[in-house]
Amino acid sequence: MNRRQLIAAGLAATAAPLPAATPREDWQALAGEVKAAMRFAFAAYRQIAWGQDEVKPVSGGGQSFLIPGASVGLSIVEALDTLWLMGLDAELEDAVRWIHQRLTFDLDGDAQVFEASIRLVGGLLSGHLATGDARLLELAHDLASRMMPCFETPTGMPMRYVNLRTGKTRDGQSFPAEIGGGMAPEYVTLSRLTGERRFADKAVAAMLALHARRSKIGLVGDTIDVTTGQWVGRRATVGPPTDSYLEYLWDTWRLTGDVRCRDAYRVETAAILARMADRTTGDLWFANVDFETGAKLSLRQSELSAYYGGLLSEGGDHDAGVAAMTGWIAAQDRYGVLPEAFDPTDWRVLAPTNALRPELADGAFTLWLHDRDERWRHVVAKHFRLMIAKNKAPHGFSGLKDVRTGAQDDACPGYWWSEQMKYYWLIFSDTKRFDYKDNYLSTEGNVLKGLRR
Ligand code: DMJ
Repeated sequence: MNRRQLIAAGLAATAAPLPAATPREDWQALAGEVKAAMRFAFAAYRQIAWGQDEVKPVSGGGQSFLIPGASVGLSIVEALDTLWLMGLDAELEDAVRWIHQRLTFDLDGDAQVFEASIRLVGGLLSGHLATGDARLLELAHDLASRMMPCFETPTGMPMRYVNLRTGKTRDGQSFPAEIGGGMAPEYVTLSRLTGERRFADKAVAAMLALHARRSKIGLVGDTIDVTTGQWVGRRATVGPPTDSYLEYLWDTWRLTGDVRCRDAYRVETAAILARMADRTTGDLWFANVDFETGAKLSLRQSELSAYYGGLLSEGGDHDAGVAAMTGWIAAQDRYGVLPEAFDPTDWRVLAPTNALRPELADGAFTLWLHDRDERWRHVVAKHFRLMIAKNKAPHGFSGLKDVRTGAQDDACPGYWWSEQMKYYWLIFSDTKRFDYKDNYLSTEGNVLKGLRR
């Protein structure tokens, strides 16, 4: 849609879409606070949970994430490019040393392909691009190679789990994010760096196989059987479990120039804007609808959908992207730390937890990259300060069991190291290590383009 069509559809930003610019901030000073928070959390993790996938920031200790009982240093891998961008060189050296000495994927356990790809393959690749360290690329290649059997299905769409030692796969009932959003930019980058086309070919084909199964009105459902190609869940949503699929259609076009991905993104985005955009509250939200009829199912919003305004802007619909963020800004003003799910019709909290989610900062950062409107920085500053006020724990930063009471849940997910800490740093610091004009950050915040060494 062009701007005229957007206005006609009521999607363009109307008056005062963003909060009025608030008092002048010293962004460099704020960047310093972000770096101090990263240094504090990394030191605590180093001391009490080094090598575990995740630190338990309230009680101390750690836990595995990918494979029960077998940690692969997930937080170390996820932190790599963030540490590099912040110039935390001693911490980065420790992290790379641990990976050299300890990291192996020769494990007899079932890895979830989506999580292993966006977090570990992506983290190792961005770590390699930041440091030039060859072992990081070797390990990304090793892990992705172990997971390649997932694509051996009649549809080419991946099975959800693969045993890293035997290659045995399981669980064919999957979701758009895990099929199309779990791999393409990571695997395209891996193919570029190794010269082996098979990674990109399989990942892009899987994403397009899902797109080919869209409904007549251009939407995808939320669950599909990858062995038969039959839809199992009928809900179309921009949130989970579809979110990263929509991101990766556009991202793959940007990284490879593959017009099939651009066209797929355009078809699905036009359908979303036409069928799911909802103005019943005054703000622009995206409803959950039936993927074949377009009938509205609910306006329930998952916090993870807050990325979507940024994606719209990246895809060329900047005004709609700005409009799509205004409700999220109002939600942050209302709740403080956002709940995992709410209904914007009456602001009822539907799920009170918050697993240290980065999506609001992600969306605002992406919009800022496009228009440099200072007010996005204020939105992100508020997100950062809320985290310091509510999530800081004795050994790092913790998710919340209930955003209304502030009770902490004693978990720091791996993406915290890769996502919001990086978005905060990049938006406040103006670091010379990042190309603010020409860059690419993955769904997990891994910088696969734009690191300036
Ligand atoms: C992260 O792993 C990624 O951002 C993914 O795309 C969605 N979920 C989490 C963060 O909430």
